[in-house]
Amino acid sequence: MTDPAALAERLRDAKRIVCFSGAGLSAASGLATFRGDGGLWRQRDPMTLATPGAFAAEPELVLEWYGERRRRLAEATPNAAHAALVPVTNITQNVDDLLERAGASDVVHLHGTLVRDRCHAACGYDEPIDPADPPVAVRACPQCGAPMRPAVVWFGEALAEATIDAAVEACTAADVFLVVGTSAVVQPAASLIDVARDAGATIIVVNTESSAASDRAHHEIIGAAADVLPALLSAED
Ligand code: BV8
Repeated sequence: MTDPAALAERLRDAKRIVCFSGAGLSAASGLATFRGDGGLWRQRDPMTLATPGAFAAEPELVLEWYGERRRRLAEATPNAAHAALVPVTNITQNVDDLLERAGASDVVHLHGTLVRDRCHAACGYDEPIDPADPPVAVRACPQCGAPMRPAVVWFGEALAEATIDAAVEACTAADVFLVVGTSAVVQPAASLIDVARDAGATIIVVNTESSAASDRAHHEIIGAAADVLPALLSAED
């Protein structure tokens, strides 16, 4: 395992740092990860709720789950890892807005966002949602009448082409690619690690345990993101 202080020098000399993150980045802010302890909600696996099929079969339950997650997001605050990542390019699988609330402006949300709803028929209508507001119920798109749903990418739904293009561009431009708080099992997101590695980036993995990213790491730091990232990126101005 590598010592963060030893790598900090390499990061200070980096021209373009890109961070690919997952649910572990927001764990210290109290938001549940997808596959860790406490990931279940009412004994339901998130993987079975974050799907178009679940929304078609049980729309009220799925919207109640998102309402609960939005309420928790409203109570959450960015942690020290979000703050450390403000100066870098962020490609995140997370649907929370904690990076933006920490002050980050260069953020690509591969899997969409909790803070917007969109038309399920993708007519183009979408609108901001305040996570602190009361949960939204089943309702129709004001533009086309199809159901409205959270503006996230569900399992079985395609990521937006423009989002993938922006992410690939950042990965190929990176000379240091941080992989933070992700099990690296969800595709096509996790394939971005190979894109960055094949383009010559130094891959630094930060996780509390080994993951599917471990065998692609040049350096792996086992530790909590909120502890490791401030030390790793301390010199970022
Ligand atoms: C698609 C939004 C095709 C919803 C999410 C190969 C190629 C393409 C697709 C597939 C493929 N193989 C399988 C698929 C299908 C599927 C998939 O990947 N399945 C997996 C599970 C096998 N992929 C899809 O369906 C994707 N779509 O491919 O479409 C297509 C093409 C054309 C037309 C139609 C369809 C869409 C995937 C997006 C799913 N949506 N989220 C919502 O959030 O409600 S994914 C969801 O998982 C979250 O975004 C989450 O972030 C993400 C990934 O999980 P992680 O972030 O890694 O979280 P996890 O809990 O797993 O791990 C947390 C890690 O943190 C752990 O390692 C832990 O040790 C660590 N940790 C914990 N605490 C800390 C920490 N680390 C540091 N510090 C800490 N404190």
